[in-house]
Amino acid sequence: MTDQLARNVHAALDRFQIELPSWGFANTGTRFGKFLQSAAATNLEEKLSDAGFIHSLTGVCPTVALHVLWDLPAGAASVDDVSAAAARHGVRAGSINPNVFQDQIYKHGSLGNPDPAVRRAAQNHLLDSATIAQGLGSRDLSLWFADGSNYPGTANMRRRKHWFAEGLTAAHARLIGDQRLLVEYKPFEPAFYHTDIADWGMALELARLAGPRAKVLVDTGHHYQAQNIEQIVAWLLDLEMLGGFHFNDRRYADDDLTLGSIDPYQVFRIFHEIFFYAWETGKQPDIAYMIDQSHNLKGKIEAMIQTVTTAQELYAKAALVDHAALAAFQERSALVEAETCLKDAFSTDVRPAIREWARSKGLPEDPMRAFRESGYLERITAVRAERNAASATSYA
Ligand code: PSV
Ligand code: MN
Repeated sequence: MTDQLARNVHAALDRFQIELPSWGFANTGTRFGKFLQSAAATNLEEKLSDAGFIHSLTGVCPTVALHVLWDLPAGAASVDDVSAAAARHGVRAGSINPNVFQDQIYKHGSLGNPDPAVRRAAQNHLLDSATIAQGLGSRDLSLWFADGSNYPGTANMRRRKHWFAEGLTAAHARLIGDQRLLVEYKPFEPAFYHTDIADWGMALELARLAGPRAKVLVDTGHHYQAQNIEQIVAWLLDLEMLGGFHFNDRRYADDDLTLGSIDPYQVFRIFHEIFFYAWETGKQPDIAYMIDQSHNLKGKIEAMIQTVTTAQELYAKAALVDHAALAAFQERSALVEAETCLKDAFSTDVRPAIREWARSKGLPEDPMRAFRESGYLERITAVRAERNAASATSYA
């Protein structure tokens, strides 16, 4: 790699940060059960500690996404304690994720529920979450809804769309300063016939109806097989409506596999669209990069480190695309040359340049090795193992 290309990689890495999800450190499972990890975090303090340790090794994860019910069950009352705990571990609260899908009242939906009292309860939770975000100094309120139906004819999809627009508009009105509302879409699960915000078009429409500070959030796992996600990204960029990502990889559905484990080229193509847009327009899009993964089999901290370093690698590769050459190839429909231009960047080994960047920042060159040599895992296992074992489900 030439010095110029290495400088491009370093400049790109200087701008790249990625948010860790608090829920990625706790024991989670599938609908068939949980395999407990003795080092899993058992409370918010431990989640923040794990996230903070990853940030100390990678230098690019200063914020932690929080899920309101899971992390702040006491709501706004716990804001000061949470901020203090985050600071103790060298991180800050990141996006705030309201939860309007677990309470029993949400069996038939939240903002889309035919019962106005339930819609009101969901809306109030969104407003409370906005207040929590303000208290924590968090910019993004990140909204995902499990709303939908399982059987044809059981839900009035049009009316539900209007109820969603109303609820989101009310939440938007509660934003202050630079706060944003991110609207996430998902085609199925837990609902299996219709989902109220099923795709990026629906998320876009609802975000536009909600107000100017509402943008679309793209969770890479929330698409049908073979969907061209980078095209969605390109369109949202062009519309100035791309707010952020939930990164994960998938083979079949919303599998939550580590980023790039199945299709690293797709992640590269997504990053490429972002770089290409910035080069062509001269605008730096304001995108929140977040991880949405919770690992049941891999060690949780190792899986996150793997994800962060993979994201950096694919981002650095995308920074190497020769945009002027690509634009010229596209102009004259030079297909092989244009495709090769992308492939050349993708095939470049950026790891030496990343190691050099890490060294220049005083960070370990190999965060995974540094983690394994740190003794952190042994220390937390000693403290948490008993508590984790005690939480095992008994079928007796
Ligand atoms: C739903 O599948 C989702 O992607 C939403 O972002 C939730 O907040 C998250 O997963 C919970 O794991
Ligand atoms: Mn998500």
